[in-house]
Amino acid sequence: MRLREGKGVRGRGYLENLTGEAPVATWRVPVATWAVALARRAVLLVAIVAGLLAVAASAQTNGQAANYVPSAENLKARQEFQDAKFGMFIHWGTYSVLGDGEWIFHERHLTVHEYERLPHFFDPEKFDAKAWVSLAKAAGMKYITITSRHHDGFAMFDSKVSDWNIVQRTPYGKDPLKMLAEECHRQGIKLFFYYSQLDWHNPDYFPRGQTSWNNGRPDHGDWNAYLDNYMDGQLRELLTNYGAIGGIWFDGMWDKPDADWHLAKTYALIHQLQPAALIIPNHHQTPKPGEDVQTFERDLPGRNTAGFNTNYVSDRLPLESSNTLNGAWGFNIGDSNYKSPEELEEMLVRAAGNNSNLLLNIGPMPNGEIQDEFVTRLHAVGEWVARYGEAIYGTRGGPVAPGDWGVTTQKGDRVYVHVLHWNAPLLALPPFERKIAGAQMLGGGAVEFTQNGNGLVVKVPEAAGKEVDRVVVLSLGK
Ligand code: JFZ
Repeated sequence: MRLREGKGVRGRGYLENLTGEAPVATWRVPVATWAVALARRAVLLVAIVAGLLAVAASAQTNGQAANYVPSAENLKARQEFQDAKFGMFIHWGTYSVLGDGEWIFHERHLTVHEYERLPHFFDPEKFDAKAWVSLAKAAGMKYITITSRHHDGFAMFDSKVSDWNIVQRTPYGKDPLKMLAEECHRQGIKLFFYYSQLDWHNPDYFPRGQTSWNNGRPDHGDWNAYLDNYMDGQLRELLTNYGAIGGIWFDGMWDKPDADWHLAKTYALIHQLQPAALIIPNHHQTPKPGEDVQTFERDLPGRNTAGFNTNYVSDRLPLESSNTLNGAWGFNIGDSNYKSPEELEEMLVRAAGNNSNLLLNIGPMPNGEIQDEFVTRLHAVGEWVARYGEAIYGTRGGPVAPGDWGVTTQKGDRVYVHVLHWNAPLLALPPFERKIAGAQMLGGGAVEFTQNGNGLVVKVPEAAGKEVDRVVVLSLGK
């Protein structure tokens, strides 16, 4: 067992193990007092040495991360990430064939043998990297995060670490991530790889976690080999063979919350291969050393309406909020619970007002096409964001706390007041630190306002039709 795994590294249990001796008290009977004192000193010395060893050992596994100082490139990438505000999340894998989400292996309690039939049916002849990247761009999205492998462990890329991958197991036989990466570079979109640490297929994912079922794997396996060779090996491939990558979006640690995931080692590997790559873990916990972004699944930062996120919101790291266009991540043929363009626009505005990005998911079909219902909605959002983008891209959360009525964003000397749900003609806001020098509607039109020690009162024009967001632009004075 590794030192850092033991709870009592500095405790009795550990020392007893280390010395292999019985507890001190039992030595007293046969030996003289001076001997006891000496023995005690020896134990103390052993304790000190053991303590130092433990610190050194944990420095080895943890240290690089604990002392993690993000590189200049990384800090720059964080800024760019925050400026980007809107990303496309893509869940796509052999599970897409069954049209019932990405958890089907687990939900149907399939055996490995049964699930291994699926890749034979996966032949996305309509996959068109250019069409996907163009769609993201048309929607106003500035980055793409795609499943390089999900919990089924199936690599959607050309991996030499194992043949459980798209090139070797499917009739398609090609690497879509390679094509996507090249197209993203051509079109100036950043590409992030979702990577599941949880694996329902590899026998070395052992001891298994909370989502395990009897799927035919042996009851033994080499956890260290899984992490150090298999997982890190694949990450090395992803960070070596696809040009500059935005980062890695990790998921699945929650399956074994108490396990040693060798995080420091993996994080250091990523930052060593590409210092600017951002590590974005979906572990729903307080950010750990070495991580670059805090992401919230199906939630705004700190809200935890979904019940599994943390309420802690980092004031240091860029924030991201992920959500689905219908109710599903992976292609779900019966899910017609589409969010309207207006709902999606509000979601994006609320994310920005909470100082966060929105990562909006679509699950492409197994033939490589993206269904019309997604395409039309994304185009509508794109047209909208082309007009309102000034108040979203490159902003940070504004000075007024978000509320049901709306949110604020800020860029330089401008505060954007996003009025989302407010039916009265006057909107009162708390006092600003700086005097407001002027106010106008985004896109033109003067706005009347008054200000005094109590705050600011803005006269908001009535919403036109389905207008989602009325944006009042405040110019901050000296
Ligand atoms: C995870 C994945 O399981 C899911 O398939 C999808 O990829 C999403 C983006 O991330 O979703 C989770 C993860 C953890 C919990 C719930 C959903 N959880 O701990 O309750």
